[in-house]
Amino acid sequence: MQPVYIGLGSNLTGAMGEPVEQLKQALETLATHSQITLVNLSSNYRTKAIGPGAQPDYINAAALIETQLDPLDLLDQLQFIEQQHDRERGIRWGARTLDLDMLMYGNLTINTPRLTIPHPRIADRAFVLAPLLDLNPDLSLPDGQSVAKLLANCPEQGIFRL
Ligand code: A4P
Ligand code: MG
Repeated sequence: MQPVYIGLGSNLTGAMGEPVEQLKQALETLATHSQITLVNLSSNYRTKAIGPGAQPDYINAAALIETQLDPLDLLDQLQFIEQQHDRERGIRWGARTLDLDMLMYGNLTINTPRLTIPHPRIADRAFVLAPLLDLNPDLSLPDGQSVAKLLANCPEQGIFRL
């Protein structure tokens, strides 16, 4: 079993409801998978969108799971859940009903066209670092950088714990 950190984000209402509801539903679906155990969940955060144009604020959170699925099978599962939530892929960093990112998979480093682990933009994004810190205050990236220190070094990005 590998400990895996998943980042969740939503800033559009879809058929599954408002952003907070979308995150809740996605976590319930994850937890019902026979090879995934939901271990812990961060607070929800309201965060200013990083991306093009005027976008609604996001709701962001992170989850710690344990799984026997290998990284690509887990990615398939995350993308399947995004599809159930009517996720449309258009503009990069555009608004979305649900984004499920694999932030870390154990201490693995993966660099393939389909999957980069740890997620390449963890280190400078407060909306990822703050929920991760809720889950594990002593967490470090595989290269040894402390999540707490990275968050302390982030410029103010307008994130509010709900
Ligand atoms: N992919 C590679 N590595 C991973 C990984 N570790 N986890 C590939 C998940 N997917 C990974 O992702 C594009 C492709 O990345 C996937 O097909 C997968 O094979 P996507 O979800 O289709 O597109 P995206 O999310 O728009 O692209 P990207 O570049 O991953 O965006 P980010 O970095 O996820 O940023 N602002 C706030 N406040 N809160 C947010 O949550 N999110 C984003 C998206 C932008 N601004 C935000 C937030
Ligand atoms: Mg993504």
